Amino acid sequence: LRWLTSGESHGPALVGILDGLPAGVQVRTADVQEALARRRLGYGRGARMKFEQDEVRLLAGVRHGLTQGGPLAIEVANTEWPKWVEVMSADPVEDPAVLTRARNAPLTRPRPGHADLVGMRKYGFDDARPVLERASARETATRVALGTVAARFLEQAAGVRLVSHVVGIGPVQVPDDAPVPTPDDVAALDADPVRCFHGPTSAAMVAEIDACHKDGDTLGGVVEVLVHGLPSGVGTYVQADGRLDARLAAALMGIQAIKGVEVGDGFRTATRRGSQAHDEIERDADGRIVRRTNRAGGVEGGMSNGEVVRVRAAMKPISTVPRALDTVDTSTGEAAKAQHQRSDVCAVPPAAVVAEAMVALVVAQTLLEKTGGDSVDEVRRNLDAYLASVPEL
Ligand code: EPS
Repeated sequence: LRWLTSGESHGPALVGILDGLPAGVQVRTADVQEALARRRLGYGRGARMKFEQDEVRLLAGVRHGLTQGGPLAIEVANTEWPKWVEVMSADPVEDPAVLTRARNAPLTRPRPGHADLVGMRKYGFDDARPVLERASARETATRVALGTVAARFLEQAAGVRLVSHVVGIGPVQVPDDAPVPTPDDVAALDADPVRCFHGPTSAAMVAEIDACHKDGDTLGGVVEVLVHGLPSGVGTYVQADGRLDARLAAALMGIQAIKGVEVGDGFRTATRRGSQAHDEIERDADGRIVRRTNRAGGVEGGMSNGEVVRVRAAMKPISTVPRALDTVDTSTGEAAKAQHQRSDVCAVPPAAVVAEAMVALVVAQTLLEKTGGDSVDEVRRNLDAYLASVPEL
């Protein structure tokens, strides 16, 4: 399974391609639309989330509600496009009056923390516009679209279900002993303003976002994704690039603004002694072999071990800081304040939805390497045969 995305933040549309998905996955336009709506939720997002819509079209690979085995192409159109027709025109714009309008003015005050400065240098632009258009997290709409199809495949072929939530915004953290959501709690999480499962922490997060907004500043945070029902043995220890945890880390780090990834207890495990760090093995009442705890986050030796897979991603604060940071104007070489038009205060809640999509893609890819199969039925048959061969798992 492989995927690619294309498109600019203010272009006519984003396009995602998903290649290698078996035939027979039930998916409709409305499923993708619903997932994209979930990505637009979250207290602290900017004005653009209110006036722009995601218009979804399943362009290829799906017929009568079922995937066909060929590459899937999904278009997510930007409804803001009419305002950007000239600025983002594919063909040269010849009317000079158009080129002097505010939106077209070159952006030469790069934002610290953003791709602006290095991107301008690397690609030889004297304007940050082309850099920020592609570096923008708007692109994550496509990943959520593709991840939705991967998640539907996982559920239909293997009964695997995912859930994502927010465990930290700035200094406000969910307490260690707070209840952890399951895939049955998605509606409750969607209803929470910051996608947090712990009511008192959610309220404190909203207050932190309000305070930060008042100060003209931005906030990051930590999101967690949980994968339920993944059978043991997905991923491998035999080669580094086949490790499930390595792939999850790469996919999560590939999301804009993510600066850290943790599998299971991650960095906390490094502070413990071995006797307190690992998950002891025992038989449950049904005679199945299980782990007493899940500090490893469901992955041992680069393979799923049958426990809930648990990964976290740390997001830095948005680099478009309203109280603008110091920079250098690349057109004059003089000290300046970084460019700023408008900004989200906090985009951590949608980052949880994006992280969930990336985890779904990686888990689907790695599961398919274990099972093979050109149709959902064949994947299921192959998986059942494998599981029957190791009944105590
Ligand atoms: C983004 C900046 C904002 C966000 C955008 C991502 O856009 P603008 O600078 O045009 O106000 O709204 O996110 C989306 C449009 C989206 O759909 O998520 C950025 O710089 O990453």
